[in-house]
Amino acid sequence: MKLPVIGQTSAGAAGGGCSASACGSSGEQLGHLPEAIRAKVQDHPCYSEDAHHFFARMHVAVAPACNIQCHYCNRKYDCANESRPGVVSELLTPDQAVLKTKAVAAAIPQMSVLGIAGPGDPLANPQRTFETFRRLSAEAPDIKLCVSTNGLALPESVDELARHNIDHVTITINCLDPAIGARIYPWIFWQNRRVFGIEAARILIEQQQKGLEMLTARGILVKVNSVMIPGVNDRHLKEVSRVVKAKGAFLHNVMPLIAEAEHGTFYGLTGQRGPTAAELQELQDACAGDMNMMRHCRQCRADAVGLLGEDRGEEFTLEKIAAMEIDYDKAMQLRAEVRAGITAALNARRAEREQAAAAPTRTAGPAELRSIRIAVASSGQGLVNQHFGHAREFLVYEASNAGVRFLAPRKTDLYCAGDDSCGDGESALERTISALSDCEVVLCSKIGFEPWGRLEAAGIAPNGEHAMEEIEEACAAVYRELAAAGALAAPPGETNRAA
Ligand code: CLF
Ligand code: SF4
Repeated sequence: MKLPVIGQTSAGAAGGGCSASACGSSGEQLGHLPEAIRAKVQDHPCYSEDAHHFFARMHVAVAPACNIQCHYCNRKYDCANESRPGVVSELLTPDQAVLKTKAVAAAIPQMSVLGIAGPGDPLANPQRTFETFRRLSAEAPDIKLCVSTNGLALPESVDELARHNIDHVTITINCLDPAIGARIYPWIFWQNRRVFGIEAARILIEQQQKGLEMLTARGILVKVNSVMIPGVNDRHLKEVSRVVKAKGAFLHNVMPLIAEAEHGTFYGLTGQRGPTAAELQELQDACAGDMNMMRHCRQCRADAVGLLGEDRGEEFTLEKIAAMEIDYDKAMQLRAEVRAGITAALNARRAEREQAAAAPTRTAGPAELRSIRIAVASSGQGLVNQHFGHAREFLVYEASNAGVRFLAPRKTDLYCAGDDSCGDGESALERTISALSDCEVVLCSKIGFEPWGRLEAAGIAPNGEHAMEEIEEACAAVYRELAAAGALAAPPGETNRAA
């Protein structure tokens, strides 16, 4: 019997839609969306969880300045609203950004989206940002344009965004309450002066909400990012989700605060902690009642290139690009062919899932079987196709009698560096085992003897038998196998979480 894959984008939840599912659900179903919206999200790796296995994005770091201060940001580094803190991007001029984008487009035909996400706030650098967008919309029309902002300058930028066909805008909204905002934003720069405290937060919140309303009124898809800060806004974010959904946001991405003292941020230096994986998931699940959630965000850097979770930026430095010989006409043709092929395959897969969802069947076994978590090593294509030792992250899925759903990516350290030494492999393996401690199975294409034994000793079953299978199908198969073996009886009092 085939295990159906749960899609979080149900018809009922679709109103907002964040590709969270879009941006974040396993087995998302886009069929209920109007054709125009479906076309906007189906090949956007952040707005469609399915698409992120296949389509790549790139960022160009053209925006150095910022008009606010966040307590989780150190200006030496990239904008932490949409990026991992603690990394620095190479600043580009618009000319260099266009050159780089075209080079990447030629080399990575599945690159479908160009985003500007820093290193400061793109809309606080309007000339540089819009010059880049203007040229790219003319010179590379098959690339979707995307921008991420703190929202302060958004209302005055909406017309310009619409003029350049920017269909995807992310606003970081951490709160609706200025008293909470004052604990996140010490100041903003507004109308040629610095404004502090609650007044600053009030202005920022008003601008964000106004910008959100203006964008959705124009049919531009809005994703809302929120940084979860335990003890500051964690209890408040469910309300944020509800309100932004009501105003037409398509997707909500709750990201964990990353605050390390070595990043030199206010939160890092004052000991503010980030959420645990369990706390983050609990909040995402709570918000999901109100709207679709993005769960596959990688908090990528402001010059990221490649599939989410991989960073090929080093292949495209200005020096390397200058040495490349690129036939753009040929590249455009190849891009069209590759992308059409991926889209057709994805649509076929989605249609299959929609059919399965329309006639749901249960897996073998009674409903009281417990759910399990499965970690998957994948290098893309939605397949179990990565060697355990080569994984820098694992995708964690929950399998239950009701289906399979994606929960989150988990970053780990590389266990095997590819040489004989395996470098820091020993402690990297310990950290990986610790990061996956809530999982019962690890699916990968291959695994060495040593990690196999260590995983087993930690109560995590390594499994290479589903190599090259589709991830959800493989998880479902493992669940059925365990159910058939009688390994999934729920302890007394525990119900199946996902059923
Ligand atoms: Fe970039 Fe952001 Fe556009 Fe995506 S990233 S500007 S919407 S193209 Fe995506 Fe990266 Fe998460 Fe951002 S995974 S950090 S959500
Ligand atoms: Fe830093 Fe981004 Fe906040 Fe500006 S908006 S202070 S760049 S995190």
